[in-house]
Amino acid sequence: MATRTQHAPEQSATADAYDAAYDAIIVGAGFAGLYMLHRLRGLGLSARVIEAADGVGGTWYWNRYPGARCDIESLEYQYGFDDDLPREWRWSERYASQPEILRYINHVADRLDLRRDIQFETRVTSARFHEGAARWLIETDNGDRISAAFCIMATGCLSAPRHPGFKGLESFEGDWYHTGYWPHEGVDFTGKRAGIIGTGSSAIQSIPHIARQAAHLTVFQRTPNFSIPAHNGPIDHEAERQMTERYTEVRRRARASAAGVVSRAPSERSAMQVTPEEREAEFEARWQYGGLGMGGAFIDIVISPEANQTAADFVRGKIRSILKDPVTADLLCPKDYPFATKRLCVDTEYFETFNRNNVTLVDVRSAPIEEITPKGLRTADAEYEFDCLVFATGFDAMTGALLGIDVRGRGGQELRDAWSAGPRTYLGLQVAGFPNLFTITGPGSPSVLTNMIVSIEQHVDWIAACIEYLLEHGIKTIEPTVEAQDAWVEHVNQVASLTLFPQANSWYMGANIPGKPRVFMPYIGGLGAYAQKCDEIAANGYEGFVLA
Ligand code: FAD
Ligand code: N01
Repeated sequence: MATRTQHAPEQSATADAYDAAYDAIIVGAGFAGLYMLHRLRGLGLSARVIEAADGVGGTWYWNRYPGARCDIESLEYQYGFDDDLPREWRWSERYASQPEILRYINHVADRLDLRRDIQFETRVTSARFHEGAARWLIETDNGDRISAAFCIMATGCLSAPRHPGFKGLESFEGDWYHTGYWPHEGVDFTGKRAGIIGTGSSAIQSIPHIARQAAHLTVFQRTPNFSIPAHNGPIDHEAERQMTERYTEVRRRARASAAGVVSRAPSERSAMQVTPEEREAEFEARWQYGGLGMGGAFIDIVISPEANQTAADFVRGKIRSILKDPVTADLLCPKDYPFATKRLCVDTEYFETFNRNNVTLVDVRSAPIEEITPKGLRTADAEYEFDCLVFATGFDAMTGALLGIDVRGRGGQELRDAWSAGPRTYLGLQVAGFPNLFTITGPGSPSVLTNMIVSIEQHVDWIAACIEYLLEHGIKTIEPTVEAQDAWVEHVNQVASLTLFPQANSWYMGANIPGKPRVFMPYIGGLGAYAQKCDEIAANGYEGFVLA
């Protein structure tokens, strides 16, 4: 095994006892892990990807629920690091479906011959930094013991599904599913009495499909969501051709933008500095265009309560205009948090589905779910019977997958302890006391507030350049100083506090997991400014990092 790093495991008896040695271990084979592998190979390094699933794709491998698709337009939700990749692939819809995205990722894995360096069906259970050898010692649930100079977590922000430990689940006599690990063979709801818990993006995409099949669907809603129509349809191949001809330029602009997209630029106007008619026209244009661009209709939507109210009123008006029953419409209108401060949803006939005779909406804010029963579930005021139950209850976002691994840095310090009051990173890329550990789209970076693939590529490029720099300069380890990390965490919090985001009980805030520290985890300063900061730090000899 060719290793380009200078520090072989034989420097340490402990590290020596490990079965295999690599320059880098990458955990996860989604968009992030695959591109990281490709870049490290390009540097001549030996790298191995370890992936829990039996295939590549990450999010798109696991989330196979009916209706799953991207809500960043397909033309932008693809790799952009290689001009040939966008030219070679033809998308069929404006928003690609999960099977199509998974086919695309498999195509890239084949095209770049990535599989030979991926170990599937293996979960990394621990990663410990051995100070003597300056190497990471990684163990898996298959009993592998591997050492590596660099440990790169490509474990995903939304990859640790959760169902909220409802009492009595084991007694349920029907079938139950979580949207985040959906059966590969699919689920046939035909003729079934189905229940679904949750009304986030996963539920909003799957509910119209399940409703079309099931005899009856009951939707248990705790918090209604703002959702914008996708207006999905066949892709415009001429627009696709034009964009892919100049994809490098498109991607350069995306990386310089706030959210990693170019298709519907955020407005620079304030909602309060235009006339009510102009405001309405802008909202209407964005509603008609469809998708996440609604969140950028005005520059102050997530900053000014008054501006926010105008957007919230507009969407609530749309919801009421779609629903036939005013009581159901009222229940579906979000009222207790600002517009776009929980992740905006993008749908196809979501609100229309509640006009169907075979769909019932149940408010579990006023009467919470108490337990799952053998025949269905019981809320505080009623009992329901089902043949099957769907949990669309989300993820332990941003930190769940990372903290699912027993990660220990210098002096045996546990990442779980270091993050007990919320994640602390420098740039979302590294953690003080955990040398040579990198987190792709880690907390403290723009990640989930952007087109994730653009953010992933920005992180992978930065990490690859950083490792190359270390090798060229004979540097063994890199880690942030505590001071630089503290200052970054402070900055991340400060920027978030200038917005309305902290007012919502969102997974951005960790609020969906009982007991999770309430901290706004992604960086909301915008991808363009953030990427520039990362580049400046590197250009200044990795300012804020200790290179030893
Ligand atoms: P993931 O795709 O989550 O991959 C992480 C991988 O790590 C997984 O395969 C997991 O099995 C593996 N892993 C984790 N822990 C371990 C371990 N201990 N050992 C071994 N393997 C491990 N983002 C957008 O920008 N636009 C969208 O339209 C969009 N749509 C989405 C739709 C859904 C249903 C969901 C859930 C998310 C969506 N996202 C979207 C976010 C999406 O997660 C990212 O776009 C992107 O796919 C993340 O890629 P990743 O490689 O970072 O992580
Ligand atoms: O998860 P969620 P998701 N009793 O956390 C409810 C991405 N994504 O899988 O809001 C009753 O959003 C919970 O209620 P509440 C996207 O980034 C993208 O849907 O906590 N209900 C909520 O309604 C997204 O944001 C797409 O009050 C309970 C729901 O479960 C992220 O992934 C598609 C409950 C969980 O919603 C996560 O989305 C899918 C309880 N005890 C996902 N516990 C695209 O469209 C939880 N809930 C691209």
